Amino acid sequence: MNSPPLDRAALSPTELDDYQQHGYVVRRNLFAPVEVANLQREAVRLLVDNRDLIDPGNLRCRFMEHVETGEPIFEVFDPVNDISPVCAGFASDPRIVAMVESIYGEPACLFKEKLIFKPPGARGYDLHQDIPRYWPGFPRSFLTVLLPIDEATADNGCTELYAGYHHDFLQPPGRPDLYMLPADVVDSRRRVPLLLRPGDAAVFHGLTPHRSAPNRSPGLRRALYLSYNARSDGGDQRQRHYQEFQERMRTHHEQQGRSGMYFR
Ligand SMILES: O=C(O)CCC(=O)C(=O)O
Repeated sequence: MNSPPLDRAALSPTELDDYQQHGYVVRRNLFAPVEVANLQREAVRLLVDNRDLIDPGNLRCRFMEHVETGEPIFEVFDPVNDISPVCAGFASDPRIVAMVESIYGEPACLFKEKLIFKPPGARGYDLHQDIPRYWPGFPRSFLTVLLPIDEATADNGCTELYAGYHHDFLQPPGRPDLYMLPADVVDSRRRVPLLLRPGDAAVFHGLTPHRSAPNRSPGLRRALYLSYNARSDGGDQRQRHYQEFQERMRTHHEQQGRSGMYFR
């Protein structure tokens, strides 16, 4: 199957209505099989060629406990574009940019990007909204385009969204500091598992609450997460964001007794 021509990449009025109403939209077959295969090869190469980067001391990397053994397993490169021209190419792909700009009604700026590998056993993510309430200046226009590299299923811990909550923060009263949310702030009937195939793209608002279950399959569940802000909402701030993000991470690690964190 071929991917759509560029002039049909922008969201249609119906898709835009869906996004405004539910806080997410799914576009099937945005990328052709040959493009998907290129991203899949790149995800393999990234692991093979960057073994020396994969270190709990490196702020580029995040580890996640194994759901049964508690053992930390490597899970994320964040950022990834500077070590992956292929990922950088997807982040500036005109079809993705057209989708995002049709939501904003103005130019978009890449804010951050990460490649999640989610290996077998990775425990998954607790419920959260991506925009941290406690972070002054974090753009409210933040949204994410999720590109699955492997099929995302219930078994391998696909991302699960809760529809229609993207107009406000969900922290319980008096707890603006919370990032991970109690499960009861959302209605489980509004849960939408993002069952995606490579080539599809899902776009979700930075306040759309989401979580994911453990990967109980024998394979990786890889996905590229590309996040943007509207240009009028702080302009190009990717570099500044990563500086601040890494300072916050460094402080967080020091509070847990881990010093000597570095970025490479
Ligand atoms: O990919 C997943 O399992 C969820 C990722 C997620 O929630 C996040 O990175 O904010």
